[in-house]
Amino acid sequence: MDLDGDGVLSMYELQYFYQEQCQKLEAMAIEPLPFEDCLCQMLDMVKPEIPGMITLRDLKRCKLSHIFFDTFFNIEKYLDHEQRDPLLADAETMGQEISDWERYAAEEYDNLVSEETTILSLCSIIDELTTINFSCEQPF
Ligand SMILES: [Ca+2]
Repeated sequence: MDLDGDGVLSMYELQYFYQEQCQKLEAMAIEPLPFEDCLCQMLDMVKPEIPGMITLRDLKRCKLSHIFFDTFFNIEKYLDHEQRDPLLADAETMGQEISDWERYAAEEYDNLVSEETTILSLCSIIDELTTINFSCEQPF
């Protein structure tokens, strides 16, 4: 993306990539957002340390940098993001994590239950053995 290799994504470099995306959008009969609007969104999101200059460091720091890249490279994903709020998308990701965690917890619970079952059946076997021993000790 860094066309002149100065380590910074300048506005004209972003515009260059955005124009390509706009052409794709227009080919899909979708009205693209004006570059300025899109840029505002991106700057809001990335919050570069130096206004108007996005560095790799800014992008690494930004949790939503995937949206940034999709906006300039991946038109399908970009449309996906466009159709929902980035914060909402974030909440969805969190929901995913919670359900992963719940699934994990459920599996662990299952394991515990089956361990308990094993312990219980061991106990009853020991009980039986004890009973047998007990009865053996009292032959009369
Ligand atoms: Ca540059």
